[in-house]
Amino acid sequence: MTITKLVNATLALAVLAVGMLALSYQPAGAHGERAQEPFLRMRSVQWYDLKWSPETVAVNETMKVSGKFRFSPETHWPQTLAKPEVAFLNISHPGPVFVRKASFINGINGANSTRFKLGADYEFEITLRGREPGTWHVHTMINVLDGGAIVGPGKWVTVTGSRADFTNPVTTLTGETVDLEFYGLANNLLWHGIWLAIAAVWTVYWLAGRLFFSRHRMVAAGRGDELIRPFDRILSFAMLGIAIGLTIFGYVWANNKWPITLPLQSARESIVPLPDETNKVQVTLERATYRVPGRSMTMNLKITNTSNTPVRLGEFATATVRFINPVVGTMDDTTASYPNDLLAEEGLTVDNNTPIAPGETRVVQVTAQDAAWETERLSSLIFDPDSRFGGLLFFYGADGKRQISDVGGVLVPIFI
Ligand SMILES: [Cu+2]
Repeated sequence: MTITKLVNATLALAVLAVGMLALSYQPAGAHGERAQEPFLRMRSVQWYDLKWSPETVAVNETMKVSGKFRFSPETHWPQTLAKPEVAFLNISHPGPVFVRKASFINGINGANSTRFKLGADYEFEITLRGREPGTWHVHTMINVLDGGAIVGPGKWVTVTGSRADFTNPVTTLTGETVDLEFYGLANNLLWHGIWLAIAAVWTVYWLAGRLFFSRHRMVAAGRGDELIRPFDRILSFAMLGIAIGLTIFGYVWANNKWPITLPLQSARESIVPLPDETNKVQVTLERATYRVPGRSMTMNLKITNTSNTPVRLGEFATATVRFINPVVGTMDDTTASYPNDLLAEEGLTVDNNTPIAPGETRVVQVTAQDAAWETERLSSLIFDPDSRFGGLLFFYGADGKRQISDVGGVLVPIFI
């Protein structure tokens, strides 16, 4: 008796604990984006020119997330990460707080997975429709088959209004307008209910009033056949008939009700990258160090300007963090609205800011310093077995044009 009481009390406590946990849940505020290993974030996809516009929408209103991304070149791509042979441009936010209405990559429909080229640039635009009121962290994201999710920068955006007002109307190819939020829901619930009821009858019939142990002994003694009563056979055949009949009826009924259906499209898209305009400033990394006490990374770069205009280094971007050189001043609208925690407005220092003339080769020392190395947990890179980094350098020409060069290599830590 005592043991039974103990077991009962333990069970009751367990149920209570689970119940309390379920009651005290809180929605997740972030996505664990900082938990992803720095080398994966720094050497896979670099996002730039990002916009979340507008940053506040009402339920049913449209927000567009747009910008560009570049896959790291073969030389920087981590060998442990699968290449984007099959990949999908995605968006990450906490649950279905938006619905995605459209997504385009270089103007091509991004509803399907696609193959991306390493080292190439792509332009994208994702259209979201506000669904759940609240303030949400919205990230860009690329899912790579066998590689997982590569998360881009996240921005806090707001949805106002009432959840009850949400609708998701679409016009089908047959000209009918339906609300996708509830479309097919009643039918779905009905069929689930029917099959659940059948399953319940079947389970209760075979379990109620029949003891397992005595039946097991009968079966073990070779007298299993005696356990089946005549009505059991009748019911079994009846249930088989009902199951097959319902399936056929459901099929015929659905075919009549929806004579035109198209299967989900699963073909792979093939998207041509943006034209390569970015190779006019050649950068060679001579040495890169990360000074732990100063939260600063220093790169010695050999820069050759092969464009026909003088250029200056304005920005270093890696793993969604942007280090801006205030001397060159690249605070355009997109930069000003970039997530604050990922923007080091005066984070980049170049030892020589005089423009690099066309044809000139110069060795410069560049320092990227900001608390973001710690807050974004990028500095833990130095403790990785693969302590290499990657990123983009943005050069601004006197003609107003921008040149984007890849940079990357070994990062050596300095502890004093
Ligand atoms: Cu987030």
